[in-house]
Amino acid sequence: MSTQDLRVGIIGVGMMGADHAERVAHRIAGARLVAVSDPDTARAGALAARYDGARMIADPLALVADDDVDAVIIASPGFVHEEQVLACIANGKFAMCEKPLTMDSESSLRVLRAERDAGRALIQVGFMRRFDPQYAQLQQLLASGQLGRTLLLHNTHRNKTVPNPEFRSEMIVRDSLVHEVDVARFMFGEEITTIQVLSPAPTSHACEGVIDPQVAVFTMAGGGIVTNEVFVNCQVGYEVRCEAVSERGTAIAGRPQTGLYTTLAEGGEGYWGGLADPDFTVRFNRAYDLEIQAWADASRRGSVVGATSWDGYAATAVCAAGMESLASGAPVAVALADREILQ
Ligand code: ISE
Repeated sequence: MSTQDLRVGIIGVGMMGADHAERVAHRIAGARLVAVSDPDTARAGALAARYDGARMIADPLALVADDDVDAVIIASPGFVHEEQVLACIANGKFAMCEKPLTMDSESSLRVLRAERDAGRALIQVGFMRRFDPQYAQLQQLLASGQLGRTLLLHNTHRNKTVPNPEFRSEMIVRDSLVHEVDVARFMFGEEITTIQVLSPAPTSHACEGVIDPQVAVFTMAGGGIVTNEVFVNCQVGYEVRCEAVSERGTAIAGRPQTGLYTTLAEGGEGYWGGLADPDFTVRFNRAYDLEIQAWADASRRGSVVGATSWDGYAATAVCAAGMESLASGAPVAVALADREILQ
């Protein structure tokens, strides 16, 4: 491991990027924030001014190429990820890219090919649930075989609200369900072969024409089934959990407490049975800390941990099939490239 601090640049200083800036500057060891970039230069400048030794670099590709930046966190919108991730690979810099890796399978494949041609893995994709202590523990329990073969997973993913009206039905698949896609692959250690997205009667709290909640069903390569509820205008709070059903037992990650647990939105603040987290930055705060610490440590060692670019590609491919299914209601097969030829 390098004895020097990792000098980190962050692209995109919206909610997640600003959260990571604080994390890199104050909550993790062996790393320091040296640069930030955002199309909103005033916002980026103001953020940089808050941290000693950090400066604003207007052009994100100049930030990537900068000699004083060792590694990059990409927290910009998904449609600019491809160019920024490819720039990191071309510059030989480790990057932690928030999901989605890119917007479609073809562009994610270009990232995989670039890494293969560079001869080394450099990209981690920000699927933070892999670092949530309970999710990580559940994965280890399932992998240990103690519960026998895993048969089913039931995922629940509820947001109090989302940015409306721009958060359309497709975003629920691409931006929210994508986490469950990664959880299913992580827990089973297998690819998803089909996805079906069902459209229940929508809540009156969703915008006109938005299908919320959605229920998605995945078939795993080994025959297991995963059910997923995604409900992004649930009004109550942030609730995310995963229940595994195996041949000899069951286990739940993310259950807030034991006993009867009931939630109720009342003036937006009322709950029975305990407080629900307001949003993902609070619920997964610890997971993000562990994720970024692990990324910084791995980058200093010269390796990649967590979700790889293959995982990011597979998630994108499943979501592409999911969007087709959202439109038709029918199950859709997931098309994945041959992994061997990409290594
Ligand atoms: C958001 O982008 C996230 O990544 C959150 O974890 C998820 O809960 C939310 O639905 C997404 O919009």
